[in-house]
Amino acid sequence: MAMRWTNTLSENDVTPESVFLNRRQLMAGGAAAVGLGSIGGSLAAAEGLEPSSYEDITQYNNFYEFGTGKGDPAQNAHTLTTAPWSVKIDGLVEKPGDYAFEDIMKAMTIEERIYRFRCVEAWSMVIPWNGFELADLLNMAGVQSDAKYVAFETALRPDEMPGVRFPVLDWPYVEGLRLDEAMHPLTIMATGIYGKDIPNQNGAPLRLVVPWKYGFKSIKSIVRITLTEKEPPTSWNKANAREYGFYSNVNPEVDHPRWSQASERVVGGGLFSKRIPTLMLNGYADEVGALYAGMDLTKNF
Ligand SMILES: Nc1nc2c(c(=O)[nH]1)N[C@H]1C(S)=C(S)[C@@H](COP(=O)(O)O)O[C@H]1N2
Ligand SMILES: [Mo]
Repeated sequence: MAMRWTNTLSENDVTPESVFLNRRQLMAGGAAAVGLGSIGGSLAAAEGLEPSSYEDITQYNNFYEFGTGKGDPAQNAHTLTTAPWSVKIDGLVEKPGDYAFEDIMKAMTIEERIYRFRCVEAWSMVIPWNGFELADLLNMAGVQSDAKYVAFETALRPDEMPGVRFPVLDWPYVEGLRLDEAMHPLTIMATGIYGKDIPNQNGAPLRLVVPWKYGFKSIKSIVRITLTEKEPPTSWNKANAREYGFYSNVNPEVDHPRWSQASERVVGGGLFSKRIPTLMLNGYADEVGALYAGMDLTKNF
């Protein structure tokens, strides 16, 4: 098809906004194939979120299967075999089975989503994820009408995971969401960061990202997804139910029993790392607040 010359942009047509978007694409590792996320991307652009450095995102981690120190996952997770990889999807679905990672990737649309990420330990980053909506994967498997929750499970490989020799948690790491939380368009399965394949320490080859919940809900290196009728057990709740609830929504008004959740330390900048106020539902209240209408968030923490 012939292109009309009037479609060509001149220097004068470049608005500050498109300069900003181009910069974001550059920061995404120049991955031209990566589309700008409709929701996360535009939210991030509108708020001017400044992503954390690739180094901070990939060197300061929690992935207890590889050790409990913040630097342990980056040092140890190279031993995790991520190919071949498959995800068992079972329970209340129309098409249960083992889904090969490549087949999932062929079927999904990969977008960039720049999200705030807030750990329950009161540190935070801004992470430019690449991934797809969890809803698309669940719809591929076909959710049965009696399903109410989604359970997730991380790989358990004692030969590849030095941390699972220690009973820090009841392995494998498990997590769960209510079905409406799982189907929300902000909920993604991340497969990349800054336009590159997600590093092992961040949960390769695919991990959950639920940006309005504390980081521990965003379970890594997932091998199983089960649709259930009952609320599934979750690792941190099993470890300490008084401190970690099933919902674990970011909430500056509900403190952890041992520390305040009113503010957070922004990772990066070394000595100059700053503290900022924590936002209700991590700044996503307009998008997800309706999921919790009428619920007492102090009781359902
Ligand atoms: N399987 C598994 N998933 C996990 C964890 C873990 O220890 N094991 N840690 C959680 C916690 S506490 C946080 S804050 C995030 C950290 O993700 P990041 O290292 O990519 O920032 O992963 C979450 N997912
Ligand atoms: Mo965390």
